[in-house]
Amino acid sequence: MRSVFKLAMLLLATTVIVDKVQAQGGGGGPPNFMALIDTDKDGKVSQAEYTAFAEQRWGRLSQGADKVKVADLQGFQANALAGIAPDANGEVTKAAYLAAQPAKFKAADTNGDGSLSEAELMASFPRRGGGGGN
Ligand SMILES: [Ca+2]
Repeated sequence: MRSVFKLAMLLLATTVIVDKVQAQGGGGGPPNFMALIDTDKDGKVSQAEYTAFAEQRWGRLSQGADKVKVADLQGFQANALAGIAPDANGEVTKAAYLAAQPAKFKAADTNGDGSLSEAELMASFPRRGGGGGN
């Protein structure tokens, strides 16, 4: 029952995010993550903004826990942990997740200017729907 509840909470949280993104993006097009992450609205995402978003994302996908079991996550939530090796229990800790963010930011900053353009940001998100299989 606990995991059913957890799944319901995840779905709820995801729905809220999608609603927010679609409201800001006008619908139809790809989700407008830029509007969510570029909190000072200067048209680019700094490492601080990227990290802040990553922390918010952890709060949603973990429901406040210190670690999450990768197998419990699906889709967009699972994608947040892409590239982070789980421990022997199949879990990723918050510390490991946050430690991975600077490298993710750097990888996304393909022109190396220290901030992410909208194109760089969108390219850094794995496509939806493919995760959760492993
Ligand atoms: Ca910004």
